Amino acid sequence: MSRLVVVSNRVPVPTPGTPPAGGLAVALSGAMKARGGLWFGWSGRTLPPDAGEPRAAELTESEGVTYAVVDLSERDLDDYYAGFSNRMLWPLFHYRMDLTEFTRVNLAGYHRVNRLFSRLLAPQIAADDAIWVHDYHLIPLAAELRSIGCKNRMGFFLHIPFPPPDILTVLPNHADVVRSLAAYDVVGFQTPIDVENFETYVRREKIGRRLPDGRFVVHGRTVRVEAYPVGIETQTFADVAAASERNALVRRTKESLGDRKLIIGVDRLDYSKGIAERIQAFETFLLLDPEWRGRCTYLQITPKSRGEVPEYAAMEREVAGLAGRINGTFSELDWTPLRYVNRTVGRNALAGLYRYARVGLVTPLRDGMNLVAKEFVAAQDPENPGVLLLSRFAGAASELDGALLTNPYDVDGTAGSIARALDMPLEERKDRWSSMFERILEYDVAWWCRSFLDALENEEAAPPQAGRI
Ligand code: GDG
Repeated sequence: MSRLVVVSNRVPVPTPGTPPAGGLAVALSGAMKARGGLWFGWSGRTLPPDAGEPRAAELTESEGVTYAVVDLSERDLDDYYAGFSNRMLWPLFHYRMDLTEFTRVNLAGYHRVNRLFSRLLAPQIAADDAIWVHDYHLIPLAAELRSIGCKNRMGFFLHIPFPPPDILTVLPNHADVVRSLAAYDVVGFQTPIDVENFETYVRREKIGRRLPDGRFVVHGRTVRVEAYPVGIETQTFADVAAASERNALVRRTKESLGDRKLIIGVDRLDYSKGIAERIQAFETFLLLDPEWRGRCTYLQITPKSRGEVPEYAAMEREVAGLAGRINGTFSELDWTPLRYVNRTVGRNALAGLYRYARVGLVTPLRDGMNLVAKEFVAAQDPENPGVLLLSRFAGAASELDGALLTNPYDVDGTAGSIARALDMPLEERKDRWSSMFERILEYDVAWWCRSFLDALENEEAAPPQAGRI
């Protein structure tokens, strides 16, 4: 087995004594520990204005894994991260053409940082290493590495949706983006729909074809393109949730709710998550089903994210306004319908709150997968499980067939589903839950990591002509 090199925009360098938090970090560092590994990416720090370009990555070792991080300049971060990645690729790939901003300056910054990463990563790579690159920030990395002679096996996983060609071609440099995907040996998407979108694009743009064995030939290179739905640490999360009754925050929250039913939503503050539409659906539900007033509480946990991107500040104001309106309209002296919290809650408490909730609202307008949906299922009490209300536009909908599926654009329909979820009899709740739990137990994050890496391991190392891509 070859050594594993993981590359992602941010690197979760562990602080001494603290294990990595989050399923992905755990799964990836687990795989790296087993075979020896290096994790490369941005440090999260900004270079001082007068510092030149970084000349080498900064290395630290922890439990058999080497972390190699690079500081970036303010300008690089503006152009590559806040600019091209988060104001062009993120909104476009989430079907929000109206929010995109394409500039040559940002695109140049995107390529500059990918090139810088390739130049600082190359000296760390040994001939037999398998390289696994993550997410939309780093699509051109393999092509950059190949251009300086790197022949290693390289895989790429896209955590967000791969949009259909009519949307993708809005990107002025869409042809280059797909060409740089073809520099990888394995490209992983979240769902079969993403693979289908890729296939349609390749056919329409006449840049290749699908082989009988399922792989693609794109711009003359053979690439395996498949769905590897990302999972969570299901059993661990279920155990943490079951033990969470002792958690002080969970206990206090339960006490404060009395015998009211808890409805929960957990999302980064992001327009793709459909938080505003969800709050409107809850408002409609309270209007249409007045008997539930005073008998349920909706807790929306929404840590702020990407404050440097203007669209996020605008949506923060919109959601706060809606939350205020609902509470102004429906609150009683002894009941607040919506508790809207802009803070991060600890992982154990979060697991306990999911478990206590009767309904989990996961209604993104578009989402690659959505791990909250899987965490909510994992956390439930098998004897008295809650109901997952899930957007049909989340990648998770292709796996979680026991959820109540909803169209988040249909506010009235979602309001009706909230009522149905709250009223659902125990037997139906158990049936729906157990099929979902079985699924995520088998297809957990370890499965995801293993199956992607097996595919990468089994591909031939890049043939010599790959250097020209
Ligand atoms: C991208 C894709 C894909 C959130 N608030 C708190 C908290 N969280 C945790 C959740 C969950 C994670 O953050 C969010 O993951 P999601 O999958 O829901 O969404 P993105 O951040 O957009 O992730 C997505 C994912 O990549 C993986 O491939 O599923 O589609 O967009 O784990 O629990 N955790 C804690 N406190 C909080 O307040 N502890």
